[in-house]
Amino acid sequence: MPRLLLLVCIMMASWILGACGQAVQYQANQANISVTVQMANAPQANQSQPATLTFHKDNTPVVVQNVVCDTKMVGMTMGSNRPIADAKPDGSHICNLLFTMDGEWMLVITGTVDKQPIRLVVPKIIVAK
Ligand SMILES: [Cu+2]
Repeated sequence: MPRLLLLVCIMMASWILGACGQAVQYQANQANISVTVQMANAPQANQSQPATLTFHKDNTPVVVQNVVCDTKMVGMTMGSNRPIADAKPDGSHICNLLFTMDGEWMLVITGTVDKQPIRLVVPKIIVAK
């Protein structure tokens, strides 16, 4: 019987670790501009989270400038946290996100395409404790 209990504990531990180490992807679009946001791990409170942003216009890669990632908590005003994205040579951008509390967040991505402002909202990011 204790052996079975141990087995159950090992299974639960590996399930929890597996869930934490899982990559997640979000998508948002505004008119013909779309963004894919990729994170190496499911978002957790107070852990810096590098997110890779890939932009497309009419399904082809597009250059976006002045990219800023604004994290907002749904239904609550939290401290300001607007990381500026790093542009990569391949055209993608990296934002180091920080969710300062567990719960529901949204990500507001702003930038410019051909000097026109864009604003893309990823509405539902669930952050674990
Ligand atoms: Cu909060």
